[in-house]
Order: sequence, then C-alpha cells, then structure tokens
Amino acid sequence: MEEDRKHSGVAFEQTFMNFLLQHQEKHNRTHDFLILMDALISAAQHIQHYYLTGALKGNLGLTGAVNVQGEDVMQMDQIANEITIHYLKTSGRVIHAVSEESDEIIPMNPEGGRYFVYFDPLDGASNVSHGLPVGFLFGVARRNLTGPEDGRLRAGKDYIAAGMFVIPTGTFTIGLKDAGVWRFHVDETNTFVRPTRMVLPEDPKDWELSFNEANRRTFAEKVQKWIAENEEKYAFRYLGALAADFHRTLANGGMFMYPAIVNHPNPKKNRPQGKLRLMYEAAVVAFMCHEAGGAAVNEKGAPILEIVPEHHHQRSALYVGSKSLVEDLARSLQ
Ligand code: AFP
Repeated sequence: MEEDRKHSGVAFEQTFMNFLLQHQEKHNRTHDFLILMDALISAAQHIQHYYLTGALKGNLGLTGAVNVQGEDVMQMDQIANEITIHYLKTSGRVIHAVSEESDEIIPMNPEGGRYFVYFDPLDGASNVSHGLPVGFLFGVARRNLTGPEDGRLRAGKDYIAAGMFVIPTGTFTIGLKDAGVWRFHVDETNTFVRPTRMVLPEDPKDWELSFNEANRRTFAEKVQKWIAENEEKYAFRYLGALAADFHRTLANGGMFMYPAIVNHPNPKKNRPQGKLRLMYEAAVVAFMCHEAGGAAVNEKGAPILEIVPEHHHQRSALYVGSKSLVEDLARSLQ
C-alpha cells in the first residue's frame, strides 16, 4: 500500500498490524496471532528502551550468574528474558515457551494457549557492553487444531512464523509460512511500518561471507577447504550477533556460517554439535531464509528445518543463505 497522504499533508504508511490483519483475514485465520505478535513487539520495544539507556543505568554488565548454556549471564539477558516472559504470559495465547535464558520449558497457558514460542531475548552478548547491535529472535508454532496436543518440540518446518528484531537499530523482519519474509522500519510514532518483501538476490555481485575468522583453523578440513576455494569471490563481514549478521545476508545474499568446532588446539573447546542453538537461533533464521528463497543446512549438509529437536537447548552447526551457495557447501560436507 503506497504512502497515503491526506490534504493536511499527513503521510500514512501501512503498519505491521494492518499488514498482519489483512494477511490473517485473507487466510480466514483468527486474530489470536495478532495478539501474540503485539506481545512480541511490546517486548522488543521494551528491551530496546532498556538497551538504549543501559549504559547510563549501568545495565550493560554481568549478573555474576551462569546460564544453562554455561555462559555468563548479562544483566540485559535477565532483563530481556523477564520482559519477554511477562508479555507472552499476559497475552494468554502461549501454551509454553522456550528461552535461551531459562533452563526449563516455561509453562504459560497449557489449556487456553494456541502457540508455542521459542526465543532468544538478547542474542549477541559479546556486543552488549559496547552497546553494539544485538538481536531478539523468535519462532512460533501452533497447537494441533485437529487432534490431541502432545506438546512435543517442533521442528523448524512446523513453525508458522519466525522473526528477529535488530536492537538498537529497530528493524523488524518476519517470515510467515508460505507468505514470504517482510521487513519493517520504525516511524516517528515508534510503530513498525512499510512492509518490504525480502528475496535473496540471485546476482552474486554483492554476496558476502560471514563467519568468525578467529575460528577458521578449528573448522573441519573440508569446511576450511571450501572457504579457501571460495572466499576470494565474496566480501567478508562479521558483527558477532546472528540477527545482525543474518540481517545483512538476507539483504545482500551470500552465506552466514557457524560451523562445528572440531580442530581446536584445546580439545575441551571443541563443539562438534556447533555453538548456535537449534530452536531459537538456527531454525529461526533458516525459516526466514527459506521463505526468502534461500536454504540452511547443518554440519552433515542436512536441512535445518527438518531437524526434530530432542532437547529444547540442543545446538547445531549452521550454514544459511543463498540457495546455490549453501547447496554447493552442503555437497562438500557430504
Ligand atoms: P551469545 O549471545 O551467547 O553471545 O552468542 C551470540 C551467538 O549465539 C550468535 O549471535 C553469534 O552469531 C555467535 O554466537 C557469536 O559467536 P562468537 O562470538 O563465537 O563468534
């Protein structure tokens, strides 16, 4: 919907909520999903406020606690987690949730809830103390509407939506099942507007590779070989926060990689399962990438979206981006 300008000169852009309302009504769906998305957006904007004021309020430090992932918990991790759980619970639309920052699955409204939500409330901890870009990642699956609900953990292919907020830049990108990936920008009223469809560019001229170069020698030989044979063709960018790095990959094309760590000089630091978490990191970007015409695989070259989680904090290696590039790498992994 083009910008609508009234006689008074006031300009009206289509809001995310109006875009989603039309989407839901076009598919004869309930408004429950709008209520859930309103909760997620409220959480993201509340987290953004705390992040923007974090330095002055002294919230960008450590809590002294260690989370289930064995990582030091940042104050902002805790704040972001509590904020998100509050809005999801009060929406009344969530059966249970999985959070990177909560050891156990979080029961919410088992009987009346309609959705499962898997989220990382503040991704990119290494950027927090510098006030640099971090992400809020989420995946949504719906309860079984035609039979008993067993609450099983869903594979990415069963998600109905997945999205990310890049904080503090305030961009919001969401993938909707069989309906593409859409990016929204914040207007002067702090409202997400101007739905822009994201499709991975076919032309490789702007494609980029993104991975932690410091880890290159710890990747599997065949991954190091693939990078050495291809890196000259593409630019290289790495911000250290999945949401921010994938934000670029979605716009420019190319591939983001977080391979398994299998050749670390200190074997205790090897991560044959990868570092990133499957349900609220890898599957979230894989879902959006798929809806944008791309692909995503794990260390065996198997599709991320097909992986059925055995544990809610399970990890996976991740290769995500332009279809032909990911498939080329996947061939060298098999
Ligand atoms: P944290 O949120 O635990 O810092 O992890 C961020 C992340 O999961 C993901 O956002 C980055 O892509 C990746 O890890 C960065 O990891 P390195 O610091 O090892 O490159």
